[in-house]
Amino acid sequence: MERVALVLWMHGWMKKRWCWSARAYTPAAMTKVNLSVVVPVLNEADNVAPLIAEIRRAVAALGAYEIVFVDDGSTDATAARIRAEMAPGDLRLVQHKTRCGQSTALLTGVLAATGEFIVTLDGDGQNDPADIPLLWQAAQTHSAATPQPFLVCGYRVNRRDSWLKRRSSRIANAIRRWALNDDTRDTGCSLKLYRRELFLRLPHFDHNHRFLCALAIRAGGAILSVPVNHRPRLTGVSKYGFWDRLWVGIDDLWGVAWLMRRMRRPEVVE
Ligand SMILES: Nc1nc2c(ncn2[C@@H]2O[C@H](COP(=O)(O)OP(=O)(O)OP(=O)(O)O)[C@@H](O)[C@H]2O)c(=O)[nH]1
Ligand SMILES: [Mg+2]
Repeated sequence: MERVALVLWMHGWMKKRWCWSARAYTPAAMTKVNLSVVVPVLNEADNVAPLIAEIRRAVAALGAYEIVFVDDGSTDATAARIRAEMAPGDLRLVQHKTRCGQSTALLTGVLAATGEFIVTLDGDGQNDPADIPLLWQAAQTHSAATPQPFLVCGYRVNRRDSWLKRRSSRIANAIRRWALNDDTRDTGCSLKLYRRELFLRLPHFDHNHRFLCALAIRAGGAILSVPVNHRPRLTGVSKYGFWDRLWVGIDDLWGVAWLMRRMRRPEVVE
């Protein structure tokens, strides 16, 4: 008898704990905003503060917004530098205890976000936040014309990367476009804008951030390409090498090509 009572008490206690933590950390418990800027970062301590200032300037005129940084188990002062910028209350920090990769960090950030619209960018300052209003405008124009879902994808007109990176990226984009027919010049550009609801419907796997355009098309979305600025990395080090990007890219390409082939899109009537 006592054992049953103990189990029931434990169950009730755990339920309360669970509900308490769920309320504290799910978007429903927070003030909703229109636009969430989601930035996955790994060891970008010297880049985050200037980037936060630039994002604030860029989105101030776009309505209620929040900035969600996802620190993916950084081992430098990245999290502390983000916390030091929190004063105006528009900035949130979510953290992975250990590194899970850029795509998983992106998913964590979008799940935590409260905005109907999500804009994403790299945490090293290579994407220019001043371009966010251009993506926002493209989304508004599209939404006014059609209910079709969309993904606004920046393409970097003047890449400020090494010759090898530019060359390999151009070849990778061409192969991807041919294999997936994804209607996109530059899927590697992190500056993107979409509805949160669309993103959460896509398949999620490690490195899916390089295939978001194809996956959005698979979900019935249109791709809106917008030319954007690109800047050199001023500090910190690159997190990707040529070979790891290549092998994982080939593997993922097979998987996404399979997903595209197996797509069925029903016409729904009510
Ligand atoms: N959360 C998370 N972010 C990552 C990871 N790897 C890279 N990033 C972030 O993803 C963005 C792009 O990574 P970069 O290392 O700048 O890649 P890149 O732009 O191709 O390389 P550079 O030209 O050298 O900057 C940066 O904001 C990184 O901090 C990771 O494992 N987890
Ligand atoms: Mg970079």
